[in-house]
Amino acid sequence: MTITITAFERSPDGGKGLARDTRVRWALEEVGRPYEVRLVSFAALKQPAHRALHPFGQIPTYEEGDLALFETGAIVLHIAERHAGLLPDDANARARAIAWMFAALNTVEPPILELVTARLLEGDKPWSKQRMPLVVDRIRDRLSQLSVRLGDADWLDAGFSAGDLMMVSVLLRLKLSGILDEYPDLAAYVARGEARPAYKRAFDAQLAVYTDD
Ligand SMILES: N[C@@H](CCC(=O)N[C@@H](CS)C(=O)NCC(=O)O)C(=O)O
Repeated sequence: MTITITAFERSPDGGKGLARDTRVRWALEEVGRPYEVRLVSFAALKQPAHRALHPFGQIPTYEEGDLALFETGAIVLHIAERHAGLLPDDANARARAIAWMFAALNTVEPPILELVTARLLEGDKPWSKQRMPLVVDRIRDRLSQLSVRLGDADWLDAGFSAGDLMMVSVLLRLKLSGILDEYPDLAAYVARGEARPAYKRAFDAQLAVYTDD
């Protein structure tokens, strides 16, 4: 069955791979499933046709036969559960990998998104400068804790899993801020993710949206 995902027709990041379709592309590349992409404009995102797929009018979505999904956590978990390569066979290890997916999305990503909001949407507010150290410190807290847990390991729980895919995707959002470089072990962890051939294919595919004009 054909898999179709949605992605921005024109991503605000200009092809840096930070839009969330990259995570879904990466998961599909890791498990070796071909997919098609439907590019959507910002205006079309908010139209009823797209909202029928995604109630919040966002990307990415995932369609496969009569299944339509939104939310990258749900989409990547669906892919990982149905194909080999992203979740361990052992039931407990599988549960731990899923826990890391949730940790990436629910515990690590929120303070990182807060930084994006503080910079892009609140940068011109009179209180913005005062607030920024608080926002950055909340990120540092999480990164310090994550760094302690990762230790000398390559991946969060033995072999690479969907938990790492999601965590690396979330941490990548920090790359340009310089904050990640304060944690060389985490910077190396992210670099290991980026070095995976499946990530490279996903990155190149999202970049091609900008270069194939
Ligand atoms: N929690 C959602 C977030 C989806 C999301 O924020 N998508 C962004 C692109 S990365 C978007 O569509 N933004 C446009 C908008 O919200 O209008 C997920 O993980 O899929």
